[in-house]
Amino acid sequence: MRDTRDPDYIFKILMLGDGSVGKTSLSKHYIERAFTPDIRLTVGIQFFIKQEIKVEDKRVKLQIWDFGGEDRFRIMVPTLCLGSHGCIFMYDVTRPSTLNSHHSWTYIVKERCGKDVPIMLVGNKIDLVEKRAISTEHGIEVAKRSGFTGFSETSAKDGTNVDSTFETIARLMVQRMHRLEKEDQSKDKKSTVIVGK
Ligand code: G3D
Ligand code: MG
Repeated sequence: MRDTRDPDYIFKILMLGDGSVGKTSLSKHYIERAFTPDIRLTVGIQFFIKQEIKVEDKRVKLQIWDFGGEDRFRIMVPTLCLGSHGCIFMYDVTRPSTLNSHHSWTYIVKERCGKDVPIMLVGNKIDLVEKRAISTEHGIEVAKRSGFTGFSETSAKDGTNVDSTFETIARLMVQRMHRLEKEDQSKDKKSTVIVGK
């Protein structure tokens, strides 16, 4: 029987990265199991909803905010970061310039969402084996050096690692919520106000 209870968490995930790295394709593949070769340039923002997945013992709903990567939309990012629980920064493994731009994006995310918000570095288009210009090892090194919370490589075309990437960021977000809830509880204990004392 379908579980009709509300989810334990509703998470907002921001998809960031330069134009044409595959943000829309990856989101679409995860939600719809489809790869549409002629996706038009995402204008502004597009939403995808993953109704419910199970993470540890929690029911999680994901709101994926797919952002049009052109420069003229960059101005919207700081506002979009508000209320985000996680972020995926994507690059295209066949175009090195798309990896270089991560500093400016992740800086904004950390400043706006908080330093402990999970940010994953994701190299896409690994099906284009012949055209690959960024190795897995280099991607991992950049992820570690730049303080990303996670790393993966995907193909939105053949589906490699698509589910596991979203499941990983969902798990990281649940773990962060557990940490925040614990902190809140210990703060509550410390800050008990006793009238008359
Ligand atoms: P964006 O949302 O980051 O701007 P898109 O990127 O999802 O619109 O994808 C840009 C182009 O890359 C599209 O091609 C899309 O089909 C292609 N693409 C996305 N992901 C992959 C992948 O994993 N492998 C391959 N081979 N191609 C991919 P077009 O030709 O429609 O512009
Ligand atoms: Mg797009």
